[in-house]
Amino acid sequence: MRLAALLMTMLMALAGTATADDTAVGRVVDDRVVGGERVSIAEHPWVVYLADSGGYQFCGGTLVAPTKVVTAAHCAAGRTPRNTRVVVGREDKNSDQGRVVRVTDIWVHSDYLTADQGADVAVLTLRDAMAERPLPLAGPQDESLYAPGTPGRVLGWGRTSEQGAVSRYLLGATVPVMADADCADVYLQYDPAEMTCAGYPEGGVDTCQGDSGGPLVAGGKLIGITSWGEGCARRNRPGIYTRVLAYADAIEAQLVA
Ligand code: 4AZ
Repeated sequence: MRLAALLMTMLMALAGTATADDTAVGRVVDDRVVGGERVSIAEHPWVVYLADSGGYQFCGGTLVAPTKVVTAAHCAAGRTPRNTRVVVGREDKNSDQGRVVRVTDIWVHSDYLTADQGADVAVLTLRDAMAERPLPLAGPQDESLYAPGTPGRVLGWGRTSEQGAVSRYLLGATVPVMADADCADVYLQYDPAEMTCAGYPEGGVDTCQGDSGGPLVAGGKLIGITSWGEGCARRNRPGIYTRVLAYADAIEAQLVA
């Protein structure tokens, strides 16, 4: 009995599962993105998910114009318009709320190689124009939104723990933007010109697999695209987001295309 409990604790520690020791400054690690809560699609009409032709959700995205969705390059690279769908207005993946929209074009940034090398940005063109309110991109006047401590909102249908299952419902969480120097201390690959990072030093709240491509929002603008990180919600392992401001011109060029 004692041995079983010890083994379980060890397994949970290895798997990064939340235990009683994961409580930090009054915030208990729960089961939701990681450490988040259910949010309504009505209040976030611009958040979408990407699905394959079988309806399986694999990434997130953000509606930034009636026919344009910003997502991560690592979500879009290697895909074709034929095998990609954008699901708009559906909070519960197991419902038929909202609509499933076909894609006519996929643009992946020409500098993209892998997520941790930057340029992790792509734009999908939808066959039909959406009536939902788009989210504005961060622009040159929005540098201050990247100031350390700025509360960022992350949203998605991804995993609720590092080894856990993806979420049925749209979840949201708040993560503070971190100082570039702190992100660079953690990750050799961190490039402040192309990335931003967000999270709490003690972990517990983060994006995870399946949230990629989805939004990091501050000041009512899209400031980041969920990109990568070491595990999910680990102590001293913040989430990395594509720095939208760095790619604003490249994205804008796709919105008129
Ligand atoms: C992923 O694999 C992934 N904790 C997304 C976000 C993070 C880590 C991994 C950040 O899609």
